[in-house]
Amino acid sequence: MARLFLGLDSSTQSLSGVVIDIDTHKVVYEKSLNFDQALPQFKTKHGVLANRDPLVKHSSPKLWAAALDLLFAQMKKDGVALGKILAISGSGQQHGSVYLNDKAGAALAELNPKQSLEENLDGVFARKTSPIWMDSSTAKECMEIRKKLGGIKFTASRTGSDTFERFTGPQIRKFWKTESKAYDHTAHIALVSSFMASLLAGKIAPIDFGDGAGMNLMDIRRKNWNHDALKATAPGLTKKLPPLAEAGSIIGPVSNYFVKKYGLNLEAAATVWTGDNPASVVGLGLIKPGQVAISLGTSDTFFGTMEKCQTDESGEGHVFGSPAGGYMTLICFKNGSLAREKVRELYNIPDWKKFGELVEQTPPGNNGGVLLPWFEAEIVPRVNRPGIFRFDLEEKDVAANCRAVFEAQMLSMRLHSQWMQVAPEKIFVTGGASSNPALVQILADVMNCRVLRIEVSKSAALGAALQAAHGWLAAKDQNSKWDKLVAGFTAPVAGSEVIPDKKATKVYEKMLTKYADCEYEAL
Ligand code: XUL
Repeated sequence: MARLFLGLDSSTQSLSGVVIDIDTHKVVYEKSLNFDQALPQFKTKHGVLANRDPLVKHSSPKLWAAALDLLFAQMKKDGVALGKILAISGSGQQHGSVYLNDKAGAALAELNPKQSLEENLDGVFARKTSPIWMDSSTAKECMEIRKKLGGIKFTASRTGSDTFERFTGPQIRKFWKTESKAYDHTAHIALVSSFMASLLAGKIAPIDFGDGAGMNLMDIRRKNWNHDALKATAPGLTKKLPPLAEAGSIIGPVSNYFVKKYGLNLEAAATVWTGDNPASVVGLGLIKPGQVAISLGTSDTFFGTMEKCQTDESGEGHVFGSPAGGYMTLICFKNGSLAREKVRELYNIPDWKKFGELVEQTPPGNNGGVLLPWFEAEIVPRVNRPGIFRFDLEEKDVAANCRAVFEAQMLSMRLHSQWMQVAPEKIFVTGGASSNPALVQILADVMNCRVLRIEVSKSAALGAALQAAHGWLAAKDQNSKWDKLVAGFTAPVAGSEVIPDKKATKVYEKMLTKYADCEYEAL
């Protein structure tokens, strides 16, 4: 009998599902539901509720529950062998939080299949809406918590990251300060990931070490709640948080609700979920320490895995637990393809092919020309006021500006990932710009490392499915080796390897100092 596992990803704008068969090493089904389109009654735009304050970004936990019903109904309709699924895991947009009252435990235990999940959840929320990762309204709370924890370096070394507006701890503090009664009525605080896992398990689910690390509340090294951080955040928090557990570990059998309504097997296991970034790390095949993947998307993201916990003293990068054990880092550069597109627009370049050809017309190092492309406020390095800066670079030199934007982005990545002390032997690259040979060559040359392209759609949901399989196999004491499990699902594109050019790497070695000086001057 086929051994099937389901991975779900509850992201900002959609809920995705991926079913894998671990014997044939194949994805047998995948589907995404866009929240705005599938559930217009919740009135979200790109998954976010309207708010007068531009800094406040909330969504609705009932929307996520309704999407879970819809996706299961769709899978049933599409003929997915739901009765053969052995375990389910998932991932959620990180940092977002759900506030449940003391009726939630009983409601989850008695989910009635004759009603929708949304109806079943009537009256269980202590807060109707959920702040999500896009919210940046907690600058004051970040300062307060950071101060109590002893500054950036100590906050990062204890919790894995400096305090950030979107992180759950500062969000909880704001809730306590501004809606203290509702906070008092909160019996359980869940993350998006643990809330969704609770629905499937029919009980309050643990938070995993990956998503838990995005809260500024978890001790990153001991992997337990940090009492100083809890105290610095809000009173009585210890009682409101669930236990922490490994992603993919079994919570129990799935709730009868899903057995009766959608035909899941009585013995199918509900497992602990994680955050979308930790799940993506597994979905991209990064299961050994020292591996690196770079996603060149709207934002550019640098993922790395580490055996030992190494935190960033400057507080720019994040450290989370990895579902495959050990740790992972996440460094997010907001001006990724966003900035590349702006340069393309500025110079009326018709397409990316032409952009690549222009890049190739100029030599590595761009004759010393540097462009700092902070079209939007930047996360790494911290730039609050957007701006673009040129050094030894003529604004009218189109080709040099095309090269300059990407060289600066890659030099920035190299500079700001040095704290990880990871020297990878190869780098995986994914996302839109990864199919542009001229850009991938710059990446290989700046990083002085071989680069291989991987094309995985829905990397978080795939990672979650693999996580479900791993947890199930481990509980059965069967061969749950990560490398065997991911084989075939995450292989690089054949013939995509790019080797660094020795001459160019020397140029960039020198240029790194100049780039750092330019950043220093501009900031
Ligand atoms: C990570 C972060 C985002 C969300 C997106 O820190 O805020 O990547 O996880 O879903």
